[in-house]
Amino acid sequence: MRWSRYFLPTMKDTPAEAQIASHRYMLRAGMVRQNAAGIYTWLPMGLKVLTKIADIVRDEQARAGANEVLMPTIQSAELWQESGRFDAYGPEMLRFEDRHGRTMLYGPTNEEMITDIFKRDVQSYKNLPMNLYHIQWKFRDEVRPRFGVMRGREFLMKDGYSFDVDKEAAELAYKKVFISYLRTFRRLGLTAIPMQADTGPIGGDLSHEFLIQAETGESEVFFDSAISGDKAFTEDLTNDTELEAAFDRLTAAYARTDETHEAALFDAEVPEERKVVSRGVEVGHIFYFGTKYSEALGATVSNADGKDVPVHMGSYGIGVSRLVGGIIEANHDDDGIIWPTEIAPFGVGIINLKVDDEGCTSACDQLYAQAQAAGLDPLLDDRDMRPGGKFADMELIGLPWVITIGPRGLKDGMAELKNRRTGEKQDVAIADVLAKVSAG
Ligand code: P5A
Repeated sequence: MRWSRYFLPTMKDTPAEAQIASHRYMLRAGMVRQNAAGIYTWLPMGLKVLTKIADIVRDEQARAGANEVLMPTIQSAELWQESGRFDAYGPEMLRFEDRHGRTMLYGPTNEEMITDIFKRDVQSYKNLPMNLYHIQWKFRDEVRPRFGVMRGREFLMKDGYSFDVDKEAAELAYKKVFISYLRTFRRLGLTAIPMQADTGPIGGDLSHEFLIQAETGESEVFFDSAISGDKAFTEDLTNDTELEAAFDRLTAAYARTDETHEAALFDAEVPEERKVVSRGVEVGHIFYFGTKYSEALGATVSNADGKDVPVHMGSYGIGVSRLVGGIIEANHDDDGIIWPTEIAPFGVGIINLKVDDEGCTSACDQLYAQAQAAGLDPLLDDRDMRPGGKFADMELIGLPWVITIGPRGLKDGMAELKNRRTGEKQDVAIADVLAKVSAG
């Protein structure tokens, strides 16, 4: 992409409404623009990152055996009246009437709808286990939308739902998602600690939140630092026995949010030197709620004995749009964002220091074409602007590598290569520079 042809409106000054780094940088780096409280437009570079995150989530869902569907954002109130949540959900749910006077709502979550979809076509245990998910916009009329996309009113969620014939099978499904989330977050460059959680308006008796550490996180967290050293965070588990053992290890260790924290237990169980008291951002939340929705909505399957039983369910959420902010909270410095390679909006930036110099421009164009051919997805800063502004913008948008070409180095066939994360700069022959970037 050529910057001159790209809608990437950066801002030099810090917007007054942004209180945390991710919000500031998402506005300054031209990723989002607010339309109403907690409601945002995603501009091209923001959308590119959001899409990359969603694609990694998708890939890991496929690996875990889940099927992707796409349910609507607008739901009719009827199923919610049947489950009893229409009244229980409260003012967070946006309700309205269509032209026929039917009550509709903008979905805050999809347990009822997926249960209804399931029951219409699945009647036998032979079709189970089943796990269906979608990645879709949600609306929750939060009392205090804040911190940009971190607590929006409209936000993108991956929500998955598992169906099993009995409790034992459903718990295994829950554990599989639990472990697959560790891998999903790892691919996004994050260590998300699973913590025992309250079930809130979703209901049920087993629930975990996944939190990444960030000073600006909304919840206080208390956990045993030994958890993040568990091999489940870095290694892939090959079978159900290994998976269950990892689940048992991770859930036996102390890890709680402020809502569920039991100070006495924390003191008794965790050695002083391993106690972490910090703040965290909830990027995922999973629930096992058994037959709560299947009983209310009449979703039964015949079991191996030919008996009709209500299907056992769980639901599993990842805050896809919140992750954009969460990843920036975990990866930035005073100059801007530092993208993990896997989700960087472009693989490499190329700065043309002097666009009115024919030599510089033709060297940059050539390098740009080569980087494209090599699959490096380059962003070429070909704007007619002072070097200082170009450097500052490139730091702000945080691409992993930046190649700068100016008239002085070009005389000797040299470019400067900078690593955004380490800040390390080196002079490299233009002919070799892309090989260096590819090698990482
Ligand atoms: C699980 C999937 C649920 O809704 N039903 C379907 C269950 N869980 S949850 O915890 O309420 O939400 C799942 C994840 O969505 C993100 N999230 C938000 N992101 C941005 N702005 C919000 N207002 C918001 N609310 C929830 C969180 O990452 C949460 O873990």
